[in-house]
Amino acid sequence: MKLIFAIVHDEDSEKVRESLNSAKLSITKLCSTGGFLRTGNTTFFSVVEDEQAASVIELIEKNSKKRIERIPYPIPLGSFCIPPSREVEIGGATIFVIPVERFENYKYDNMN
Ligand code: 2BA
Repeated sequence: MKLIFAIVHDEDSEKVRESLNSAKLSITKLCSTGGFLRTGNTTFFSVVEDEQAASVIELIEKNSKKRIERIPYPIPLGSFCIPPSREVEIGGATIFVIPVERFENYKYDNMN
């Protein structure tokens, strides 16, 4: 089994969520913040069978776009600041795949 973490742009999160739901995958969606840009992004995680991992990654990649964002980057030059910003390329998605040693899902066994 694999745990797949995918960090995607907020604007892509609905498309990614829909595609994973349509594939009948169990997913968890978290609101997250990039440590560099300090803007909101979305983190999905899902535990899947080894042989499903490639198709999950493909779905996430297919539904996340690369973007260029401008970030403030002032360079003082006398009393002026140039250039006022620079470009950073984000995504499509940042994906980590981690082996899962054990999976437990306690449902209703303990209910009387
Ligand atoms: P952020 O940390 O806000 O980073 C946004 C984009 O800024 C990154 O896009 C990258 O192009 C750039 N960037 C990040 N750190 C930088 C630095 N120290 N110097 C120059 N440029 C830098 P992505 O690489 O596509 O990452 C998108 C988001 O994915 C990141 O948002 C972060 O939330 C997550 N991420 C990326 N790599 C990660 C990692 N190794 N571990 C954990 N989270 C990661």
